[in-house]
Amino acid sequence: MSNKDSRRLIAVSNRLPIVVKEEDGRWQLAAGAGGLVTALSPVLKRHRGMWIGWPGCDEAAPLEELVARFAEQEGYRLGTVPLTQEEVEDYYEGFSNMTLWPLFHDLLGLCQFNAQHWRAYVEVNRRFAEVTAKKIAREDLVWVQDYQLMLMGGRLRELGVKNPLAFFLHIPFPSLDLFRRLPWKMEILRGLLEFDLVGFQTLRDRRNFVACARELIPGLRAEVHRRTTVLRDEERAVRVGHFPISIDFGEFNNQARGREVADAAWYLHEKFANRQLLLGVDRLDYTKGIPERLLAFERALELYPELHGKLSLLQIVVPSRTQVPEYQSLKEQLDQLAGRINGRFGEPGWIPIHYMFRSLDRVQLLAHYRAAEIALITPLRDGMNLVAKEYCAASVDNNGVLILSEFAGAAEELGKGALLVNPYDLDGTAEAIRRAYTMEQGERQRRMRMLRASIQRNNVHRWVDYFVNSL
Ligand code: ADQ
Repeated sequence: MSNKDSRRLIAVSNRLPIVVKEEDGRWQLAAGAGGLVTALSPVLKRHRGMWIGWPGCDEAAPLEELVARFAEQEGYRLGTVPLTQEEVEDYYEGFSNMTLWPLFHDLLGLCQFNAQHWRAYVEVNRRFAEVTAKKIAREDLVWVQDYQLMLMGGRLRELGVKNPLAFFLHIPFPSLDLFRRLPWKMEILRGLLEFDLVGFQTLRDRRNFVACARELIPGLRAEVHRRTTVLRDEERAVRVGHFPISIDFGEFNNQARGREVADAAWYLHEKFANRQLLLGVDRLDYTKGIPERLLAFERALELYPELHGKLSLLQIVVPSRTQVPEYQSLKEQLDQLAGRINGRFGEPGWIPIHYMFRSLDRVQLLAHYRAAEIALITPLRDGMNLVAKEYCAASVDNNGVLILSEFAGAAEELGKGALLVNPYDLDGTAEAIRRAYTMEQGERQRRMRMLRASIQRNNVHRWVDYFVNSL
């Protein structure tokens, strides 16, 4: 979007990117951290935009007053969509996270198909559309984010909204064979086709979506162009493209070079003196392949005894979705696996797996990225995976090796510089660990330079501009 363009951008996401908290009896509202906020805030400010979503906070918070203050401070406005506890359970934890999330990550066995959850999903999407319709002006561009809000396009059209509408899916889009299992597939598909532009992370996701639409909606024609595919019927044309999301490379790179991070990284080096550090950083989620990763590390220790005492896996897991039962049992499984492997291989002075269940602040996160000689990022399926990109941006000495799952969206862009693995193939992943451990300095540097150059070029600001300009 050019600076001269006077149209406002309206971003809509399930959760508003804010943190509301009470400190010393005073309520505070601050902008959240994270890539999407960093990328969208400048655009929203420049175009006097608005971000609409569920505030996710205590009902006691004086929201109206806080939201007005936020607009003054941050330069863009917030629109709030309140949700009841029951709606959060059925629409968010239920349909979004127990049906769509596993299905779209190819884990059919974990899906629940529950009609009550579906009805809540329809209802909440309708509510988001109503709030949005009331807040927008004729020329505004509306950009809806992610799988929780796939029906919003259709609901906005029903309310008579004629504005340009765009949608971006942060998670993968499944193959036709999997998508067909969803009892409400037609509603989802038709809902998505009400947007003018539908964006995916990778070419594979875009092709999956086009294949589903062509198979399930009779009479739909597809024109394939290099950047986008146009799907047409008698009345409408929808553009479908792929727009791989990224990070603010400059920010990660600069912060990683700072004094504070260098000191913290040095401290970590001292703590793990004379051995290489293999790092995993993930949200607690069964799609991230953490148990398989621990088993692959165990396999590496079985196959290559020369690694004993020379390599430690540091796995950091940030708690998430702790209300969903699958996430609770995953936590227990990880505790057990790490304990068993350490019991089997540990020696005085060497613990094979260091496992931390918490979030790291930015300085600590960057210090871990800088200090780790190898990153082991092996999701079973992932829309993109920003940790892979953050690790490279923070590897300012060009010294790190990235081992990456071929099923992460990031593999499409980073496949040449990374060592790609199939996370289900324990022997193959173990071999990649050994290869990374023994990799010569020259090869490490050549690969990491390539990775960093690509992420620097395709940074998140470019992603936003490219997407919005496509609209
Ligand atoms: P996520 O599934 O959340 O995102 P990811 O892209 O890896 O996955 O982003 C996770 C973020 O959380 C990163 O910025 C990372 O730094 C942070 N994080 C993880 N563990 C942490 C820890 N222990 N301490 C501190 N920070 C931690 C979804 C999709 C992805 C897609 C993104 C963006 O599932 O595939 O890349 O959206 O589109």
